[in-house]
Amino acid sequence: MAAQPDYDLDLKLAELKINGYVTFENLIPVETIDRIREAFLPLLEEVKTHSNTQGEDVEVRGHTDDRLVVEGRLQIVNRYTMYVPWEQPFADPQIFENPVMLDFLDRYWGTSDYHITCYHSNNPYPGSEYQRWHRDAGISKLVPHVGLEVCPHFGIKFPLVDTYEENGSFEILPATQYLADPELENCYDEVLTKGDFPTARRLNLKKGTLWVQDPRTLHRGTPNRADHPRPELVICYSLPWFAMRKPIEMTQMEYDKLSERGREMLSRCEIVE
Ligand SMILES: O=C(O)CCC(=O)C(=O)O
Ligand SMILES: [Fe+2]
Repeated sequence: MAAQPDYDLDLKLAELKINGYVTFENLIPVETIDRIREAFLPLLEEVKTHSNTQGEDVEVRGHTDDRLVVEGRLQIVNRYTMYVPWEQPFADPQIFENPVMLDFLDRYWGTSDYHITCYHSNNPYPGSEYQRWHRDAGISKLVPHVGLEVCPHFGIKFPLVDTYEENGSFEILPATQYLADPELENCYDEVLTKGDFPTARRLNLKKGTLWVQDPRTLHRGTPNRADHPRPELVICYSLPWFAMRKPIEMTQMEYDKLSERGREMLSRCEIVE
């Protein structure tokens, strides 16, 4: 792999802890991202073609998303989610075993004992609208009034195109990850769209950026008014106690390609035919 840019990981850790997300620009070669996008868009088109307007899940190659598809289809038009198959070119060790990212997560959690627990994607197409302001994990519901200092689960995300306001870049309200007020939990959208929250910002990202999302930090998808979809892939990393509903599936052939560290991180995968 090409030399990795030099990051001040202590500073990046502080950014994640304070802001509830952190970006690593130029971490992945643009050619790798382009290769993934070329293979990904036809799969996404399959999801789009087979999606129905009832908000039901779409089965594509055995991969469905039980929450986000339903949410996206019911509330918002032209926004698709899809599990990403654990196969080439998507399962790229330059990304899921990126040494900078693993070093970063090792430091954050103080252990290398964590798992890759899902691989999915968020894809607003032209015509998509604002999502409701939300968080992706009901952690504050598990522990009302307590904002956990250490988040047990992160999405490591990378856009397959440059993102900007016109093509629906991700919007985030930094530093909300510790908010744990059960009364606010069900009305973030009402509150945030009415009140004055000047710190909201758009994550306009260059291809090759890998970024870490604390799923508790408030955020929303935004309208894509460009002429192309804005795909973004997400690999989830979780501490061992944080269970996901469905394991990652892969063939024995893909499993055999994994490094020792890869096998440790994917020890909960399911081998399929
Ligand atoms: O990728 C986006 O634009 C936002 C997607 C999102 O936050 C979600 O579907 O939970
Ligand atoms: Fe979300």
